[in-house]
Amino acid sequence: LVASMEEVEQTYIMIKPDGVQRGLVGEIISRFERKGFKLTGLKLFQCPKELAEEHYKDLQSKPFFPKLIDYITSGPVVCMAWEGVGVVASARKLIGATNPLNAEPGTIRGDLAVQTGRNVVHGSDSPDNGKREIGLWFKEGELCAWAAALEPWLV
Ligand code: RTP
Repeated sequence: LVASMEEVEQTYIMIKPDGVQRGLVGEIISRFERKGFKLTGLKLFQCPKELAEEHYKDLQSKPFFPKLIDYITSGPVVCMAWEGVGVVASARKLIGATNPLNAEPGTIRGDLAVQTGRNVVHGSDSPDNGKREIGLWFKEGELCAWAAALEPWLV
């Protein structure tokens, strides 16, 4: 029943400025911890405009893009790397639908948010993007590969 290393994924989760401003940092981190994923990177960070634009470059042509960049750079964000079996899709489930009004109760957005433009948290949408985004937001040496020796239920 022990997962093989090939099944272990990495995802980039970010608490957006509204989540920090509203004091939801502990609540949001706690949901990923309680699920059983492993935190491998964590920092509070004021995102420069260039990085926000690079992170959301696939949305460049969308009409809401300038507002999205203003939002993400409006205050500090909490950058996190999480590791685990199936963590990419599972984190998206824990987060809930992009529009919080469509997000199921029990999800982060379903419980804690109302507007798409203030949806408190980001999660990578594929394992490849997980790696890409962790590389974008963290420098070498900021991530910790740690083993939970006494807690065998953690990967
Ligand atoms: P995220 O990347 O933040 O996890 O969100 P997502 O995959 O659920 O949604 P995506 O379509 O990638 O959009 C990224 C973020 O842009 C903002 N947004 N605003 N119509 C709008 O005003 C609009 N649509 C999207 C949201 O903050 C969304 O999370």
